[in-house]
Formats: sequence, structure tokens, C-alpha cells
Amino acid sequence: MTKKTYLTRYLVEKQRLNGHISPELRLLLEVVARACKRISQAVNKGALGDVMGSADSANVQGEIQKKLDIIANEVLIEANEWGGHLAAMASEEMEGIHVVPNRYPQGEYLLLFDPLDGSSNIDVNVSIGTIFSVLKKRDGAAVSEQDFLQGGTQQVAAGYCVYGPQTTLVLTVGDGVALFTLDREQGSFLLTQEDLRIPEDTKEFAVNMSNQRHWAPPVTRYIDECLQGVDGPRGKDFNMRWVGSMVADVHRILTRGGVFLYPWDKREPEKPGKLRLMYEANPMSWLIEQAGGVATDGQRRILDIPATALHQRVAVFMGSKNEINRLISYHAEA
Ligand code: P6P
Repeated sequence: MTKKTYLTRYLVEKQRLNGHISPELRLLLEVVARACKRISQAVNKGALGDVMGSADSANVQGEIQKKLDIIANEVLIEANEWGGHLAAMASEEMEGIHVVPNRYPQGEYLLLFDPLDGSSNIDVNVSIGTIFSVLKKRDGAAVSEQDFLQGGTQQVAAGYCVYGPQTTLVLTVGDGVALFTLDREQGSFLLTQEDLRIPEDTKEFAVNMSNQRHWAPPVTRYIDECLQGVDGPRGKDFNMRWVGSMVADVHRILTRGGVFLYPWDKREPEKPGKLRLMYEANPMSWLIEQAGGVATDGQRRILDIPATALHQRVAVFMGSKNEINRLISYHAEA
């Protein structure tokens, strides 16, 4: 009988055997996982529940919010504010931070999340997900937005939950990447893969090709060479995938290799990119690096990028090591 390791046992072993995480961080991650289960249930209802379509509101990014964006955000806040592990939360769906109300004990951790990434895919039944990142509050004064402005190397935990054919939680606490599949009969996340490793080479790239004419030359050069395939300098054919949900594309890369690109776009030259550093690029970059991949904005390791604003954006290139290093070299030659 093979040992069934559910999320709690995995985290207890990380806490007890490796001393890798504190009891409070373990409890926080279990609460986040429970919130993801609830979001999964809401997502799975689809048209059977009052969860489809847009709400009559826009978020701080100016994006029209889907009903499920708001539901997912509320589930994460409600699940996490009373437990005593957190001091505050930050979300793609909220302009400022949400400080744990005084009626609850405050903890030392900070939770950042994109509650429902890829929400344009909700109404067409394509995989979406929750991305989360955990930081530690600096000691001393009352928590403020400034506490959140820490670089990606300061994360103590990062992960996502993809709501697809399976509901899958992918997590790192700095000791490799583990994959848990939701066992709906048990209502628990079962460890189904450990120490994920991204192949260093790939024949698959993920980018929104409709933006091709707006990219900087190093990116255009890289994708052009991929498209030339076996007849071009790469000497091999490439395949393309673009789901439109970062969690789905990154999950594919973590499980079979590939590269994910969301480049700077000359239509909005003042913006470094579309994706957000604090709760999309940083957690995904740590997962990619923990699985042996590389994550860069073209010039800098994403995890080294200074955090200057809660919703700051960044260009993102991440995935199979040898391909991303090629992209970095093309940026250096430009
Ligand atoms: P586009 C979803 O809105 C998201 O933030 C990521 O999940 C996804 O990779 C990207 O934007 C899709 O962007 O421009 O292709 O719609």
C-alpha cells in the first residue's frame, strides 16, 4: 500500500524534518489551499450557479471584473483574515492592502494573490487559476503597504491552483516544487508529483502572436527563428501554445517544458509589460527556478527586480533554461 501523502502531511514533514517552514506558515498554506478548494467549487458550478459573466465594476487595473473575480477575492480574504497567521493581504483586485481587522490576532506573514488569473477564460470554460505569494512582515511598526515592497527572493512560499480538468495545487517553500491533485471524494489535496524538473531544452513556446509587430527586436528575432523551424538557424521545428491563462501555460511548462513570453509592447512604452510583478511574475518565477528553469525580464532575473509599487508591471520570459538563456543573450546583443 503506497503511502498517501496529503498536503497537511507534506507540510508537517517540511516543518518537522527539514525545519523549512514554521507551524504558522504551514497553517497559512493549509488555509490558502482550503480557499482554493472553495474557489474550485464556485468555478465548477459555471452556468449552474450565479457566477458567470461580468460584475458591474472594474478593478484597480481598469479591467472589468468578472463575478468570479470578486467571489474568489472574497473567499481568500474571508478564509485568511481570522486565522492569526497574517498581518495583511494584497490582491490584483484591490487597490490597497487589506489589513487584518483588529478583532482578529495579527500574524507575521503577508499574503499576495491574483485570486482568479485568466478570468477572460471563465465564460468559455478554459482553465483559470489562483496565484499566491507569501512574504514575512518586517518586525516592529504597524503593517503598511511598504511591508509588501520586497523583492521576489524574500518570498517564503509561492504557488498556484489551476482549475482545469483537474484542480491542481502547485507549491514551493524553497525546497523544490510539489504538485497536489484535489481528491474530491476526500476533499483533500493529494501529493501526486514531487521535485518537478523543467527540461532544459524545448520545442514549445507560449506567446500571444497577435502582438508580434509591437515587440522589441530581441523578442522578434527569437520568435522568428522558432517559426523558421528546421529550415532556420535553430535547426528544429517548434510548436506554439497560448491558453491566455498564465497559470495554465506555466503549469504546462512545469510539467513538460517550454517557454512563456509576455514581452514589453511598444504601444504602451511607459509600461515594462502587462503582467504584475508582486503576485504573478514573482511567485511563478520562484516556482520556475525551483524546478530548474530561468525567469527574466530580458535583462534582470525577475526575483532580483526591486519592488517599488504593489501593482507594478514587468516583462516576463520564463521556462526551459537553455531557451531563456538564448533570449537573454539576444537582449544583451541588442
Ligand atoms: P492576452 C490573464 O489576463 C493574463 O494576466 C495572464 O493570465 C495571461 O497569460 C495573459 O494575461 C493573457 O494576455 O493579452 O493574451 O489576453
